[in-house]
Amino acid sequence: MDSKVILYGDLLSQPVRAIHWFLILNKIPFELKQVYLGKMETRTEEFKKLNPLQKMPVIKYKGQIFIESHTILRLLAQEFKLDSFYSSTDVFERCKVDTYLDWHHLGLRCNAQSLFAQKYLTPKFGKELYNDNNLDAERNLPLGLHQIEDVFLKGGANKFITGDTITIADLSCYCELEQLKGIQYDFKKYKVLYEWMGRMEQLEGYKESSVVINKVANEK
Ligand SMILES: N[C@@H](CCC(=O)N[C@@H](CS)C(=O)NCC(=O)O)C(=O)O
Repeated sequence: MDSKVILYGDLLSQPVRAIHWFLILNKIPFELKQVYLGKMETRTEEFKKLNPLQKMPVIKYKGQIFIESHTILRLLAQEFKLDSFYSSTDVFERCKVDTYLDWHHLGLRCNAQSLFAQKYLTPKFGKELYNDNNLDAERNLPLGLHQIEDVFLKGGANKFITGDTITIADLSCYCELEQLKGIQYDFKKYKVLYEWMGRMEQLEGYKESSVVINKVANEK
């Protein structure tokens, strides 16, 4: 059975980038099957067979389909025994990573994603892609950014989200924030966050995974 990972998605999507980067960083053999977000290819009957929730990313691995980026990151870290990314032996270490991943959706993504949708995706592709009603996104986002700095990066005492080493939490967090570069969001005033982003950008795979969003950022 082919054990290559097949990743379905578009690098314009932040959870797709997190998986893509993880695969490159860990030299896991994979193939990216392009599904265009802007053409709404997630809404086709063909894609619905892959993911009935009609969201990317999706992976196919060892003949099985997996959805939801955090589930996929946990699965890959465990399957490829990448304990530093998500411990298979230390439940407390794992909890630290899970704490961030659970917080991520309502703490960061709901505002970061909405802002990107309102300022980039909707003007570019139309409101059918994301019918976004979170008009408080811009006002609420800074709270999440401060919480990443204070609670997760511990005011700079942590080099990465859960401590001294990078985990799957860093990839998820970075890719969510990174889309805001596409709308020229100014991270410089968040010093701790900005320095951590700089550390992340040194990692292998960053350039390849960010090629589409960096192009968007440079369009203006
Ligand atoms: N919780 C999901 C979120 C996935 C998601 O929101 N994907 C968006 C792209 S960033 C998507 O596929 N949108 C297409 C659509 O709504 O049709 C995950 O982490 O995998």
